[in-house]
Amino acid sequence: RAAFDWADPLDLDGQLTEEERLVRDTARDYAQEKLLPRVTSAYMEERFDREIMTEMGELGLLGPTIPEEYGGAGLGYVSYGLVAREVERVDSGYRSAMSVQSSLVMHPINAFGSVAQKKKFLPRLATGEWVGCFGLTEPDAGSDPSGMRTRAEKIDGGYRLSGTKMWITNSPIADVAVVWAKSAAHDGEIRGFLVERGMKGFTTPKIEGKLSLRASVTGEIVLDGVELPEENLLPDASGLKGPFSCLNRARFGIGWGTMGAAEACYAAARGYTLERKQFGKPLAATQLIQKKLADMATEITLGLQLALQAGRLFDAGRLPVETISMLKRNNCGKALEIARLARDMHGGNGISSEYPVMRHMVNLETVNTYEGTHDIHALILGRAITGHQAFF
Ligand code: TGC
Ligand code: FAD
Repeated sequence: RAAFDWADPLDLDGQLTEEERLVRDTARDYAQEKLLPRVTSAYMEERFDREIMTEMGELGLLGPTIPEEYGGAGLGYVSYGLVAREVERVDSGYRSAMSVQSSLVMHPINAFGSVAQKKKFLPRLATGEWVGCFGLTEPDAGSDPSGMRTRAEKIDGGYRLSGTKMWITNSPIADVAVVWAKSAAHDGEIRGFLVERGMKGFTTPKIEGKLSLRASVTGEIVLDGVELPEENLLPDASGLKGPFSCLNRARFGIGWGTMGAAEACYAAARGYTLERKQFGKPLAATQLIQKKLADMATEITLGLQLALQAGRLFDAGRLPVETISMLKRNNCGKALEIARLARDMHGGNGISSEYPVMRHMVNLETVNTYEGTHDIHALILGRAITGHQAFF
């Protein structure tokens, strides 16, 4: 009979192409050799090491789906998901930095930008020479971005932006911000603007004291009458479809990434309970522990198959956005449950920074909230299932 692999019961590995395995191995080697050794101190010190972006850029991990002519790797979405999984196996904060750059900054420039914008920004973002951020959320507009207050008014030769964005990954270190604002010159429609470091009135104060995602840097974007030229408007995005198209890609990556975090917790819990003896035998030889490990293995296996099939549909241009909500919601929620179980199975050691489980658990609280909360994705699915919207 076929042997059971506790780390890959449905042979995910065998369902990947050779190119996808190569991408996965490159990302895994980098994450384990370069990210894992620095993550605990980065987390404890609430620090993001800027050089991570250039290291990732060198390996082609930034904007992997962007065409090669603009510095991307021209890969498919399964490859992108595999990178997210390997990076988040180490820390959700590192995956955040990568997915914002790839899905929320490079994608809109590639999809909605002019040729001049693509030539100017994409190659530098792909190498990590420049860091980008994405400003949609505001202090009073989170789940409902249509309530945003940030405004663009037309001035001679360009626009003037005023408003504040809140909870913005990478903003304190960003060279360019993709900012979404209601534009009076476009009948109040939401439009995307490229705001560059050094523009007068553009500041990005860091948000200190996060208890989650501490190895990722988060800030505000303050736009105090920032004047930018016409050429910094994204010409081909209008309405909420623009930012949502970026979110689709980031949410897809999170669906994969969270499974990486869950796998790290499952492996840690398995290893710990095999070693740790109580009542004269390994914890792993008790029924309750085995049930927990069986639940973890099952949910991870199902979550990865969901992610893989979603990726295949994405690459074929047939992935409904509501299925992305199912993927993001299910895999975040399940990863969070797995991290909580793994934390518990480590006993007192589970709260120590010497073990990864509590860091993953606390990170996943953020991941469950950003990119559309767990309940918002239930409402997106509910609307698609019933035809009735229940947001308000
Ligand atoms: P709704 O009426 O549903 O749609 C408005 C227009 O947008 C279109 N649309 C989409 N287009 C592409 N992809 C999607 N997923 C789309 N969903 C909707 C829609 O067809 C419509 O087009 P049109 O032509 O008719 O105008 O808009 P709504 O205001 O009712 O939306 C409600 C809701 C709840 C679904 C939406 O607002 C939502 O998703 N809220 C969650 C907000 C969110 O996810 N924010 C994320 C901020 S970024 C972030 O968190 C980054 S973290 C990064 C990291 O560190 O990794
Ligand atoms: P709210 O929308 O106020 O929601 C609060 C609660 O109410 C949630 O439980 C929610 O599910 C619930 N709720 C809301 N509406 C309904 C409803 N109709 N029915 C039932 N329940 C409802 N944003 C960016 O634009 N760019 C970024 O780079 C970015 N990075 C982030 C990084 C971090 C570390 C964090 C924490 C957030 C980040 N965000 C970013 C913001 C994130 O997307 C928002 O926090 C998220 O969309 C939720 O919005 P909110 O915080 O305003 O919560």
